[in-house]
Amino acid sequence: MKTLLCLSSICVVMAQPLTASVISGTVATAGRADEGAVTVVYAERLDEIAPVPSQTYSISQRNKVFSPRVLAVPVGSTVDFPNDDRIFHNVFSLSRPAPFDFGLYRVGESKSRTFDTPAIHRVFCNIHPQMSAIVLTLPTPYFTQADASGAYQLDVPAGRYRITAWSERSAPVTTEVTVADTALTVSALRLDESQFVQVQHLNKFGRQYVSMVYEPLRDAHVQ
Ligand SMILES: [Cu+2]
Repeated sequence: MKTLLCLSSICVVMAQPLTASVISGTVATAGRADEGAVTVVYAERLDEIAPVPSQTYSISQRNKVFSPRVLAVPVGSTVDFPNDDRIFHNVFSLSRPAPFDFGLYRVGESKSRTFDTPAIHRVFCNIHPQMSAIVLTLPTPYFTQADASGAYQLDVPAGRYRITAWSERSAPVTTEVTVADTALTVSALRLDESQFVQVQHLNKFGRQYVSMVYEPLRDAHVQ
């Protein structure tokens, strides 16, 4: 919508701000066995193409842990992977369509990756099998992480949306809504994590981790 503004004999066309709305709701999760599990909720615009501005994010390596362990980003974003630990790490992903391998890098170094395709990118360290992270690349700028109670809130322009609740431990669930210029409460979305089974991932060569081979290398680089 545009407004015509006239000052003296000069007229200019001014764009009015988009109508903002708030979508809120709760995700109920059955069978959640890990209190650290993460639920991401995102809204995809269905009635028009929403611009997806890319940004830069970071997943740190510290104390042999990726942090954050689950990171949602809009497609096209760059993620830095700084080594903030006291030891070397070897960060890689075999996830298609864009696998990568940063190789071994030292404390204080950082590698970066731009995620150009909406996908679930699972990221590991080839030295430490317990290190695991997920970059959830989304085709929308409207996303958030539900809180511990499952509650979430999304600030969006008025329009029609597909709302998805996602967890690494269950199939996603979706619903479609139309939101005007007032707040909308979505009926509860229900995830079921009861069938989730933890499976140890393989190393970047598609083989089991052999800690006896890698431990001396790891310890040799402790600073
Ligand atoms: Cu590591």
